[in-house]
Amino acid sequence: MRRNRFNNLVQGALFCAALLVTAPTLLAGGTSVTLVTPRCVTIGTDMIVDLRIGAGAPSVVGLQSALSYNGAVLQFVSEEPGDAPFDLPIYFTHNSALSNLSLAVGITPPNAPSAGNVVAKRLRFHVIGAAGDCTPDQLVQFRSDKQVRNLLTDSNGTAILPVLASLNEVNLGPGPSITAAADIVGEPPIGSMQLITNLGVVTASGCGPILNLTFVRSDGELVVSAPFERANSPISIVWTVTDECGRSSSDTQLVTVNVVYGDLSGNGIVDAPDLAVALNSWGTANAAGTGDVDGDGTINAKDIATLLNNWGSTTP
Ligand SMILES: [Ca+2]
Ligand SMILES: [Ca+2]
Repeated sequence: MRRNRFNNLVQGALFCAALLVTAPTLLAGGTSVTLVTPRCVTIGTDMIVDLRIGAGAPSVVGLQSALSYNGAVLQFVSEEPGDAPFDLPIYFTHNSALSNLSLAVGITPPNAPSAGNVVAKRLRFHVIGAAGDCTPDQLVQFRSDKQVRNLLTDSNGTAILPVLASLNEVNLGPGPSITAAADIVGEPPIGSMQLITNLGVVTASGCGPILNLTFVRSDGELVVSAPFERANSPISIVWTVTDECGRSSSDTQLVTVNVVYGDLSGNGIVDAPDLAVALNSWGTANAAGTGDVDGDGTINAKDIATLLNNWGSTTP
C-alpha cells in the first residue's frame, strides 16, 4: 500500500487553533536560539511554554532569561518548576504593563551540573485574544535586555556561549479530528465487475490554516476515485489528516462491490450469459471494464478461468 497526498477534498468545519513555526533567531553574543511557537491558539485555553536547554550543553548550573510576550493574545498565569535537576529558583519578575518576564533558575549545589536536553522552567499563559492570521510571529520570545542577558552559566558563574536554549510553547488545544463519509455498498453496471462511486465528503478539523489530507487504499490505487474492482472487495480507504501542529487523526471508509464474483450479466448467478459477455469482449480493454472479471484491464483466458471457477455461484 502506498500513501498519497490529497489536498482538495477537505470540507466542513475547519478552525484555526494553533500553528507551529520554527524560526531560527540569533541573539547578541552568538547565542543560538530556536523558537517553536504556535501562532494560532484557541481563546480560553492555556498554553505552556517550556524553557528548554538544548542537548550537549557543557556543565550548566544556571539559566537566565529575558522574555517578552504578546499581551494582546496572552495573559501570564504562573511560573512552574522545570525538570530535575533545575530545582533552585533564583529570581522571577513579571512586568504586566510591558508584557515582560525575567527569570533565573539553577541547580542546588553540590548537585551535578546538567548536560542539557532538559526543561529548566515552565510558564503558563491563558489565551485571551485571537492570534490573528497565523503568520510566523512568536507569541513568546527572547527579549534583548542590557540588564538581563539570555545566557547559561557554569559553576563559576561564567556565561556559556553559545547558549543552547529554546522556547517551546506547548499547545493544549484540541487535536485534529476527521470523519470519513459513510461506508459504501454498490453494484457495478451490467457487464462489469468494477464500481465507480462518489465517496462523499471527508470532514476534518485541526490547527490551521492548512490541513494535509492523505489516503491509503487497500487495493493500492493512487487515485482516490479510481474504480473499485470486485476482485479486491471490500476495499478500505484510510483517511488521515495532519494539522500544522504535526498532529494526526485517521478514519476508515469501506467500499464493498456488491455482486457475486463473475456475474457480468447481472442476473444474480454466474452462468452462460456471463461467458457470452466475456467472449464478446475478448482481447480488448475498455474503460468501463466490460467483460473484465478479474480487473486486470484485459479480457483473456484468465477471466474465463475465473468465471468457470465461480460457475453457479449466486448473490446471497
Ligand atoms: Ca449471470
Ligand atoms: Ca481480465
